[in-house]
Amino acid sequence: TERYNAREAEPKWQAAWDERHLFETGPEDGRPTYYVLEMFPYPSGRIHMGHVRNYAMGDVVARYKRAKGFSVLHPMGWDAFGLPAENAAMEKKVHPKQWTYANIAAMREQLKSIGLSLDWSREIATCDPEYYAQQQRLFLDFLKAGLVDRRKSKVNWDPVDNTVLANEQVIDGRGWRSGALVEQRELTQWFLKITDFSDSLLASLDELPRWPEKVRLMQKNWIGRSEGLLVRWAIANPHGEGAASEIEVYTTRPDTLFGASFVALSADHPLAAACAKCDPKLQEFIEDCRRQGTSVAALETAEKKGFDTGLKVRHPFDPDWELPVYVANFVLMDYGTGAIFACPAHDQRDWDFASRYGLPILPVVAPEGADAAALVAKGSYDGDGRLVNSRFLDGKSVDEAKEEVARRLEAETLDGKPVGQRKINWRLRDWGISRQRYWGCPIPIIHCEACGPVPVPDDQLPVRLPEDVSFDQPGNPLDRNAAWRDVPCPACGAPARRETDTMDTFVDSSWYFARFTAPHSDRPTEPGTANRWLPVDQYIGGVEHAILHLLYSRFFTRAMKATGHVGMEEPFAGLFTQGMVVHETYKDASGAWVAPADVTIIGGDEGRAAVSASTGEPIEIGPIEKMSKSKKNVVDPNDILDTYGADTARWFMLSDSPPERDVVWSEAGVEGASRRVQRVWRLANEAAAKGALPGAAAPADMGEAAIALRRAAHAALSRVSDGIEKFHFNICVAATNELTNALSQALQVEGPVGEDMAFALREAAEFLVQIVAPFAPHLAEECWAALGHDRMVAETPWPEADPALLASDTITLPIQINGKKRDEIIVPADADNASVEAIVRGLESVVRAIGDKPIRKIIVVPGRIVNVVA
Ligand code: ANZ
Ligand code: ZN
Repeated sequence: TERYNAREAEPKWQAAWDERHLFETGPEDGRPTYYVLEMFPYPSGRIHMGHVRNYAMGDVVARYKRAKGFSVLHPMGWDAFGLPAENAAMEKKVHPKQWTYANIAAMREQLKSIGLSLDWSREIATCDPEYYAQQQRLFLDFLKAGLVDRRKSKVNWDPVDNTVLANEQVIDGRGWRSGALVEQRELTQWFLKITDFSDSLLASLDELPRWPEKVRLMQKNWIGRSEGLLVRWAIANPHGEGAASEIEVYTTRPDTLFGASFVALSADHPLAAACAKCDPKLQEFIEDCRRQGTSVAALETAEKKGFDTGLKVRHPFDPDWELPVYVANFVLMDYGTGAIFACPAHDQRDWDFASRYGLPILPVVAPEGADAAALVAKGSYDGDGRLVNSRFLDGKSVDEAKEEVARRLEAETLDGKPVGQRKINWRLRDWGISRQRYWGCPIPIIHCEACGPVPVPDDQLPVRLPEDVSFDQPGNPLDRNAAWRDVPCPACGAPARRETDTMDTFVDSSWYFARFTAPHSDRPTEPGTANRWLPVDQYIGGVEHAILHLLYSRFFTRAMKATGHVGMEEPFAGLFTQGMVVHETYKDASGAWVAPADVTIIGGDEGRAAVSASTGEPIEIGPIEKMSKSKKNVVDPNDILDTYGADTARWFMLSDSPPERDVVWSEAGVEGASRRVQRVWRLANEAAAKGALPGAAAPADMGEAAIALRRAAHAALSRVSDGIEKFHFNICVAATNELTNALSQALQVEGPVGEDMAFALREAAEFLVQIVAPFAPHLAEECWAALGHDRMVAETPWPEADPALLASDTITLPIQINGKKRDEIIVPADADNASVEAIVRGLESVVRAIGDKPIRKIIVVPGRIVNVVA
């Protein structure tokens, strides 16, 4: 047989699928629905290997579910607003719109060449007025429902990009894109009231069993519910007549109250400002703190510093005990009350601070029998234990002591009001969405001097972005565009001004999954249709979106429910976060990075070395890292598609490591996948020649060899089905390889075969092609045709494994990790050690138990047990 020619086959089958509109999702037809979605890309201009991996995974699920009889929704679109388009406008003098749509066109072609089973008729771009018109409607609906707020707030100001940044866009006190030191400014901003749903956003995390545990945990920490106590401390030496007489602090550790050594105020606390009025040095210190930035990261990394205000406070349980009051750079104003009491023995920040300023460090919690003083000599102790040095609390557990302090302070009074009050605090803040940028969704508001902010009336929506803008000056071009900006007030007709801020692009991606269910509707959603498809059954994307994008989407779904656009609260029933695509790095003699394409690897596994492909000079092989332009270790999907075809790329991506792990891209690996592709093609053709005709019935009598082949085929089918359901794609590939081995063995018999073997050969070949289809769909179509089918494999139902052929001849192997039993697997009794090992490597339980440590050895005792040594 000749070789499989991907370059010819791939476009041919893509055209065939298109022509039959196979992947377009029709109206309700009685089949169960399945919605699979990959996080949509930003149209940067080119797809990268990470995209290929992400979409290949989604496509496996989509194709499998379709074959299993589901009506599948598998759409694609573009997260198309954002800063890079404006940067391009400034640097290359192209209009953001033109830049964006050109990128979309290029990337669409690239995606199409991968052969994804996407419904392109539902394509959306968030920068399309058809899309953002509905986003403006949602904003106004949320406004009406009380879920939008406008208030003055401190914002992180990026002085280089001239824009407000969300807290999460500030990294170590610097703008995430510009790298400029961030300043604090007061601006009037639009907020989405995500904190209205704090409780529900937190509680529902426990009802998302098909989300990775680590993502749920990250969300929990981000929402940050904490139970604590507000405690009022009387000031012993108030500044004068009318000055503040008390400081209220928030604590989650009231049990440590007898270990208190000072009280600290945020630099932005009103009392700090009051004290600074007559203390220029303090004023200077406060300004220093402001320059440092107030992001959580900035606070955590900065050296702990303070300034003694001279004020003294009385301990709530002992009026004779006076403590100093500092202004400290590690206290945030917008958390709790902006003031704390510090217990250095049990909080590391307080410990650092106390050590620096020579303040007492008195341990009050220690495990029974421990030397309390030694416990806190080198740092704080935040473990559990019993109370010591704490008068009436001594001997109590931490929880008992917390309760006792709360109870007593609730009963105690200061100026007639309770000293203590229980309080639940949240770390989550409302979502400031105003951005001083052009390339975003206009906020549909008109500001009138007489009427205030007035919603743009429905019949004037959408508020379109003006196209006639210039980027020759810094700042937001909308501010300077009088023709667009100046409009009559919709309420009173007086001259008024449009809101010139646009929405954070995270808004755009917070509801696109809902829009896909009715992408061309003149409402945000068609609620009936949305409810039929949502929540998304399987969402797939990078773990870098584990917090914000997912949280915002969860908020939006709740807000859309509250305003009647959808009927559920959770957008994504299943979530999978895939690992990255990584690659070796290379450097030449001068220390410059060299791209993989310019490197030739010489030698085998042992003496691996590299030389320059052009000059032959030696190249140093560096560590494996995430593909990045800066290190040049990028492999362009286009090159791979040109050389090997999409199927090889897809297959390799999914074969080499568990999908949640990073996959190391290697030329050798791709070549291996390419050989597998050829092998499947050869086997299918040979089986077509030797096997029975399509649709032939099973003969009554089956010889041993035929039964063995049938068993192998049914076992592979069953493991691939199970593997896809569980996202064990690498195990699916291993199972597929096993079936190719069995089929190849059976085909080695010379001469004509009996009726039983002819049947088994056809069955095995058909199963092979069908289980390959989700992974390498073009190859599968080509083989399916070679096997004599008129209908495409993409139109063919998934076969059912026969339990009778599965039942016997499988064994259960216990899996031990470092001597402890962790799991078990069911494998064919005659599975060879290599395939058992491959399965074990991919097991989630093994991956979880071992973490990032390398596996040192896997010892398979055939038929008995598998030992993993880490
Ligand atoms: C006394 C104490 C003793 C505290 C101790 C901790 C350990 P979570 O759990 O995140 O809610 N805190 C309160 N408000 C703060 C602010 N605005 N800026 C910085 N820190 C603040 O954290 C609550 C704890 O963080 C509080 O409990 C308070 O310090 C500090 F051994 O009070 B604790
Ligand atoms: Zn007006």
